[in-house]
Amino acid sequence: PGPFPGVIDIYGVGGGLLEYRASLLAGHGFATLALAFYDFEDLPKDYSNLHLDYFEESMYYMLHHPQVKGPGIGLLGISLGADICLSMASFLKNVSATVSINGSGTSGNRTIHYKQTSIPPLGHDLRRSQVTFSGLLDIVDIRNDLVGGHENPSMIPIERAEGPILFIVGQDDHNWRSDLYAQTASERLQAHGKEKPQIISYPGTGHYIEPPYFPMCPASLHKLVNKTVIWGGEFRAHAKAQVDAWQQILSFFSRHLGGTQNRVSPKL
Ligand SMILES: *[C@@H]1O[C@H](CO)[C@@H](O)[C@H](O)[C@H]1NC(C)=O
Ligand SMILES: *[C@@H]1O[C@H](CO)[C@@H](O)[C@H](O)[C@H]1NC(C)=O
Ligand SMILES: *[C@@H]1O[C@H](CO)[C@@H](O)[C@H](O)[C@H]1NC(C)=O
Ligand SMILES: CC(=O)N[C@H]1CO[C@H](CO)[C@@H](O)[C@@H]1O
Repeated sequence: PGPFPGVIDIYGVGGGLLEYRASLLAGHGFATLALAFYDFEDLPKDYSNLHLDYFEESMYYMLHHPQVKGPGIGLLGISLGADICLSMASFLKNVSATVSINGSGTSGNRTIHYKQTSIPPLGHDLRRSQVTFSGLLDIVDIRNDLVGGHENPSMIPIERAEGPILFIVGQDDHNWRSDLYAQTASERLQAHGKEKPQIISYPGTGHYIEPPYFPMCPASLHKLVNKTVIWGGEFRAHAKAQVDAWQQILSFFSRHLGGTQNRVSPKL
């Protein structure tokens, strides 16, 4: 019987609605919302601007749901979804814990809007993409430099977040340099008098960190460039990282959202 600690789960640039991770989390005693934000039913077909009002509505929905235990909600996102979660944590109230899997901590290729505030895009230059021997694209270096480091105006103001943030990073991320971005985010937090966040960094691990035992996806269509790109990762190291990252995510949410004791543990 509920209510249960609530978690909103957001995927990346692929769009649509992906529910499997939220379903797996629900098996651990969380009330989860898998949130689509574009290219699904009546949502916009593309995603050139990020308006936080839509995500604020999802927070409101969760906080007022009878099966959700307040007063805070957890956020879990990967890639673009991670940056959306970091933006929500920075601008919206009642976010108790945020997990960023391979996020950038920046606005990336979009303007982030919330009320009167907007964060300009960091932008990129496709001329910095490389074609690998297999013919697939490597876009790891296309993003513009974070000039000014953690004070770059395209950084998400994560120092405003109320709850703790857990950064999960694949050292072989070929989507972008999530390792460097997590370090920069950490510097930003500390420069603003916040505690150093927990960063879990996995060697040989690519961009697309999924729940345990999901096959590693070495390359797929990237909607930003409309081409097949490599994500990075070595099969064995990546698979091991997925098993560990999942345990870390579960214990982080249990620690900061509370109340998932007294349940039978599922195997996954
Ligand atoms: C949001 O958090 C505040 C402070 O913890 C709490 O008083 C309030 O009830 C929360 N809002 C909701 C809708 O749960
Ligand atoms: C981060 O990205 C790298 C590179 O694609 C990937 O191997 C790794 O699995 C990702 N990490 C997570 C936690 O998703
Ligand atoms: C993506 O590329 C394919 C061909 O590779 C093309 O047919 C399609 O129109 C492109 N889509 C967009 C949105 O540009
Ligand atoms: C600001 C910015 O870099 N916008 C780019 C986002 O990505 C698309 C697709 O590559 C480009 O057309 C935009 O110029």
